[in-house]
Amino acid sequence: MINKILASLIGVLLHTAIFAQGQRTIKIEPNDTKEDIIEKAAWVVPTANQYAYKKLEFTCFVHFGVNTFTGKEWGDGFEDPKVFNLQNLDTDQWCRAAKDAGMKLVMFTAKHHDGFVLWQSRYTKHGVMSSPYKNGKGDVLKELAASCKKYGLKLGVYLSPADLYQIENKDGLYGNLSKRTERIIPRPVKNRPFKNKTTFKFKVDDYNEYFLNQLFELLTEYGPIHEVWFDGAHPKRKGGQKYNYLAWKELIQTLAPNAVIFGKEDVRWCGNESGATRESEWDVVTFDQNPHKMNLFPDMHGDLGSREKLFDAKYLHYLPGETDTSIREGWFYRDEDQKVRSADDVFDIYERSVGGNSTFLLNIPPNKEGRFSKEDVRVLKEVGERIRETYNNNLLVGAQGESAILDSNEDTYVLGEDGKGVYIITLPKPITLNRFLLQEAIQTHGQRVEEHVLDAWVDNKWQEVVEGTTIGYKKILRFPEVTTNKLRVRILKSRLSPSLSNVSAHYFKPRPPQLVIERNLNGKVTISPKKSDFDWKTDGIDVNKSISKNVIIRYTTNGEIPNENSQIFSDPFFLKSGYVKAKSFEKEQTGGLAEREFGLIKKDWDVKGTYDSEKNIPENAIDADVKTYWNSGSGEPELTIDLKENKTIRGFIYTPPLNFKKGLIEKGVIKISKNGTSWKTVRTFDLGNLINDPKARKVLFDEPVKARYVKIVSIRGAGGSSSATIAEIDILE
Ligand code: FUL
Repeated sequence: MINKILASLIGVLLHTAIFAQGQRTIKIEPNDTKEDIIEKAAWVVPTANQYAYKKLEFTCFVHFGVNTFTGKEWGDGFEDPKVFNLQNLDTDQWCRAAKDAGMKLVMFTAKHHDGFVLWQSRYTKHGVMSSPYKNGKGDVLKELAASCKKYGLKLGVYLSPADLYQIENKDGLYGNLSKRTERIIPRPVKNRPFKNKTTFKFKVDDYNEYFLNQLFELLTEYGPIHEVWFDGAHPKRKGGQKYNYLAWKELIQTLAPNAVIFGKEDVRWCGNESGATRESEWDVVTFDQNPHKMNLFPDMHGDLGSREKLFDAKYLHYLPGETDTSIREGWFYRDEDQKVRSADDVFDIYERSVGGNSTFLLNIPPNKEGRFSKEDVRVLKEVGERIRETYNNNLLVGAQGESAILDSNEDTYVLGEDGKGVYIITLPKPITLNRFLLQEAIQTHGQRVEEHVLDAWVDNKWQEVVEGTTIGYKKILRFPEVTTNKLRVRILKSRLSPSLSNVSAHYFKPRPPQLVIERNLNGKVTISPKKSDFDWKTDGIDVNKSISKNVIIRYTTNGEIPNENSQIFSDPFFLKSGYVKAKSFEKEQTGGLAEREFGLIKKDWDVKGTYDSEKNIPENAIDADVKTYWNSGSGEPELTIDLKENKTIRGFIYTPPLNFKKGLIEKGVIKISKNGTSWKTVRTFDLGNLINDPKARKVLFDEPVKARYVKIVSIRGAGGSSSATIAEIDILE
C-alpha cells in the first residue's frame, strides 16, 4: 500500500516537474483522461523564437518580381528576364513606410512561383543577373537587407517551393526524375566562394539540392534572417516532385538559428488571404503525428484548439497563426487603378489580428519604379499614427490594483485559482475608454483563458462592457465608449490557473466615416457610411460598424453645406429631384462632404436598345443601380427612353460602369422627341478620359427643352469601341 502511495506521489511530482516547465510539443498518451489532456494543453508554450516572433506583431510583406512588370498575379516561368525592367529601386523608401506603420519585419519574395530570383544566385541565370537592372549586377535582396539594417527592421525571405521556370525550361530541375543521392550543400561554384564555411550532406534529388543551395545563399549572405516563408500554392506540378523538408529544416535551423519557419511547424497560415480573423484564436493546436518529424504540413481551417479538438489529438503543439493579406487588389502591383485598402480597413484588420492573438503580415507591392506607391504610403502612415495614438497611451497609468498586470511588464503575471480570476482596477479619476487590452504570460504558462468579461462601474453598479473568449499573447476588446473610475476583469473559464501578465485601457479617437448617398427607384434617399472600396478578397466585415458607433449624419437638399444644425438623417426620405449634401459628425469632428444630384424618378420609364447578352439589357441603364449596365452589343449604339409624360429637362448625367471598359460613350448626341418618331438633336457632347476615370459626367443643355422621349446615341466609343455602354442615365429637370 505504502509503495502504491509512494509510486503515485512520485508520479504526481514527475508530472508537475515535467509540465511546470512548459513544453512546445506534448504527446497525448492512450490512458490520458480529458482532465490530463486539458492540463497538458495548459503547459504548451512557445519556443524563444516563436515568442520573439509573436512580439513582432505587425510585419510587412513585399511581393516584387517579373509579375510587377507583366501585370500578372502568377507568372508562368516563360518570362524573359528582360521584362524585369527595373531602372530605379528605393528600398529605403519601403523601409521608411513600413517603419511609419509600426511594422517590425520585412518579408520579401526572393523567388515567387515563376522561379525568377531577385538576388545574385550562383545556381541559376533566371533572375536579376540576366535583367537590365544595373546591367545584370543588381541584387534587390542585398539593397533591401541594407535598408532593413539602417531602419532597424528584421528581414524574412519567401522562397517558393513551386518553381515554374524549373518546370518549363528544358534543363529544369523540378520533377526531372533525378535520383536521390548524397549531395554536399552548398555545391561549390568556381570563383564564387562562400564566407560561411558550414557544409551539409543530404540525400536528395536535383531540385531539392537546388533549393537547399539557394537557401544556403539566402541564409548566409544577407544578414540574420528571422522568418523563412514556404508557400503552399502550386500553379503546376511535374514528375511527382517531392520536397525534403526535413533537410531544409536542418539547414535553416543551423544557419538561421533565430528564424521561424512559416507554413510548417513554427508558424501557420491563418487559413484565408482576406484579413478575416477568428473569434477564438488558439496557438495550442493538435496533430495526429509528431510535428517535428513531419515533412508535409496541411493547411489548417476552422476550429483549431477548442477542448473538443484537443480530446481527439495525439500531439499538442504550439503553432501561432499569421494573418496575411494585401493592401492592394492583388499580391503584385499592377497599375494605379488597382484599388488600395483604406486606413479604416487596415486598422480594423490590425486590431482584429494583432489584437486577436495573431501576427499581421500586410503586403505592400512596390511599383515599376521600385517604390511603394503614394496612396499605399499614405495609408501606412495613417495606420501607424492611429496605432501610436491609441496604444501608446495607456489610460490605466496611476491605477490601483494587482501590480503584476498593471506594470506593463510581460514577465510578471498573476495566477488565478480554479480556472478563474477576478481583478479590480481603481482609477484616481474617471477615464473614457473604448478599447481594453489583455495579455497572458504565454512564455511561461501557455495560452489558457477560454472566457473573460470586462465590467465597468457605472451609476453605482457593475455593468458588463464586453465579453471575450481566448486571450493568448494579446487580445484587444473593442466596444462603444464608456466613462468610469473602476474596471473589473473576470476570467470565467481557463485551462488550469489563468495567468494574466498585462492589461491596459485605451481610447481610439473615431474618424467620422465618408458617406454615400443613394436613391432607389421609388425616390427614397439613403445616406450611409461608405463601405471600403475594395473588391479583392474582402473579409465581409463592415468596418464602419466595428469602429464608428457614435456617428450622426446631417444633410441638406437646398444646396447648402450641412452644419451642426442641419437635418439629422435617420430614415430614408423621398426626393423628387435635386441636390443632397451630407456630412458625418462624431464628437467635435466632421467627415468629408458627400454630394449627389438626382434627376427625375425613373420607376415608370420605358427603355429600348439592342443587346447581345441578358446580363446587359437596356433596363440596367435606368435601374438606379450603378453596378449593372447596358451594352448595345453588335446592334445600334443608341438607347431610347420614354419618360411617359412631357417634361422640361435641362441636361443629363451619364454614369459609365466602373469595371467594364468597352463602349464608354466618349462622343455622343442627345436627341429629343414629343411623339417618339420625329427627333430633334439638342446637343453633341465630348467626354474625355473615361477609361481611366469612369466617373459620372454631367452634361447641361444650352437652355431647358420640353420632351417625352430622349435618345442618347454614341458617335465614338472610348478606345475605338463600336458599342455603347451605360451603367446609369439620369435626366435633370
Ligand atoms: C499564395 C500565392 O500563390 C500568392 O501568389 C501569394 O504569394 C500569397 C501570399 O500566397 O499562396
